[in-house]
Amino acid sequence: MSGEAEALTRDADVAQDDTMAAPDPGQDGMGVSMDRTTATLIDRDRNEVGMVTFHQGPEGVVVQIEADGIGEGARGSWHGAHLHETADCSADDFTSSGSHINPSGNAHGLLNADGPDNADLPNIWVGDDGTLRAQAYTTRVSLSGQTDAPSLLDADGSAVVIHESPDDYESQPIGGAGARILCAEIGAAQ
Ligand SMILES: [Cu+2]
Repeated sequence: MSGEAEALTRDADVAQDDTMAAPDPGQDGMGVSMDRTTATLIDRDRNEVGMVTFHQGPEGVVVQIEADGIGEGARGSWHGAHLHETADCSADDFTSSGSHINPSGNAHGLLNADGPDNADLPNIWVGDDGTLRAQAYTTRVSLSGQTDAPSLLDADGSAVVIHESPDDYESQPIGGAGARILCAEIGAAQ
């Protein structure tokens, strides 16, 4: 009897080891990359100044924005940051990126009683040395339909737009954030 019990224990150990040694689809990076994408941030002179990284979580998306060498006029101040409809930063003033993503039909503004819209993100700060480091989190979009929020990687992609002024989180349609100074195409057509 004790020999049988020992054998069962040994089998259980072997089974556990097999489980642990089995290939994990997430460990080669493929599982991760499906839920992650990056976009290159450009300024109005079309210099590549930084990178935006999106990570899909179970309920929302973490957005990381990093840039350097942002022009003097934008330094030492807050700037509105939004998700616009189309992966198209081709126009000099970035208006080619379209309006805010907003199938919800909500009013614009994180602090608007009838908001926020799907595009809304918190303001970002550009330092006196022209560097930008920011992270934000939103449940109002998804990367590609992982939640029921609209997809950034839809047929025409989308864009991150940084504006010249801060978003007041309330006024329509863009919180008084003014002109578009930085733009990144998300999932641009190749
Ligand atoms: Cu905007």
